[in-house]
Amino acid sequence: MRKIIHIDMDCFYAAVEVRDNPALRGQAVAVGGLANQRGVLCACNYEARKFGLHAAMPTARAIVLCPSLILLPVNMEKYRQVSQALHKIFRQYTDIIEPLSLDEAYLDVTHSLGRHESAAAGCHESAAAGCHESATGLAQVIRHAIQQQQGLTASAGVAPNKFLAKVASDWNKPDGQFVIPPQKIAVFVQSLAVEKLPGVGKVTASKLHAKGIRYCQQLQPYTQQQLADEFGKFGVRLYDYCRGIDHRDVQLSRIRKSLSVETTFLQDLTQLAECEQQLEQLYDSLVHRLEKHTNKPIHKQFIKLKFSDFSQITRECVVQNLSLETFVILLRRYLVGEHKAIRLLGIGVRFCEEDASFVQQTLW
Ligand code: DCP
Ligand code: CA
Ligand code: CA
Repeated sequence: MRKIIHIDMDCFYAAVEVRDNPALRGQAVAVGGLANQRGVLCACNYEARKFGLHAAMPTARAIVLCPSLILLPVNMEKYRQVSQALHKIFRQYTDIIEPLSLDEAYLDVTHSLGRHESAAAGCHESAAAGCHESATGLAQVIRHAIQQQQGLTASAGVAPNKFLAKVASDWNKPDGQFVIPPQKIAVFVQSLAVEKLPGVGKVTASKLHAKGIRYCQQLQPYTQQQLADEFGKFGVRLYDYCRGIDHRDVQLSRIRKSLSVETTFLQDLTQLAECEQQLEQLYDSLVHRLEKHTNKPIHKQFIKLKFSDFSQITRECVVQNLSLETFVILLRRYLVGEHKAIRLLGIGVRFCEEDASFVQQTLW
């Protein structure tokens, strides 16, 4: 049985701004674009939410609803730094971290429990001592560390899988946590709205609603086949999700699997010679980016072509070393006998999969 914690910061951008200017405490605060520039809110604190304000609301409307609103500009660099600091805290408790955005991550703590010594070594909080027996305790410890070290509140969900952990982190927001232990899953999902299932957006939700299905309990009588007929591959997932089953792993950040560059031409190209000339320029910038980004071993080279009719192809081949010649060969092999004009040309490389040294290139 896995133990997954989902952490989500409360009113993230707004909370960071209030932390950095305590005079704002207790006032309605939002972060976003200016009303006269057709700006929208990115985040607002709970005081502002009392007036009905929410993310993505046009700022002009927000000011009408809440004339006392204090509007602050977005400071991405600052939020990114906070995000990195949060990540550092997480890494004291587990190496298996999947960031979803700047303020949100899954932590697989299955193997972090019962590790008193390493926990004490990695943790500065006295409250942490002895709390590693349960995932619930660990979630508390992590939230406490965030509060102490960053002056911000986080909410957490604890469950045996990602989907339930994410739903749970929303349950006692703000500054709270909620645990869904294995034996409570069946009852919990019965009354869970289908919109809460991963991958169920507006389209799927309205399809389900049209059938009178609003809660997982009403979805459960359908067979896997029936759901697959209606929703394709996703139907099979739905079958699991509505029972609280989710086998998705916590992915160790986003491992970079490929790197590519491309150009869309002002005018479509019709001559092979023109394409080859463009290829040389692209090659230079690819090499440049490779130097900057990675020294991982390369497994494949590929080209991508988009034609005047917007159809698109990619062609690749296995290589030992990167070379311009290989791109030229790929291009010629495909373009000889092709009469469509070319709208976009791209080239790239795929890296050896087994190389995991790049694991921590992340959003954080
Ligand atoms: N964000 C944004 N535009 C949106 C939604 C969010 O720029 N439409 C940014 C600002 C948020 C941050 O992402 O602070 C995190 O988004 P959340 O959806 O997690 O919302 P908050 O953290 O602001 O609030 P909550 O306490 O509900 O999680
Ligand atoms: Ca949040
Ligand atoms: Ca979030």
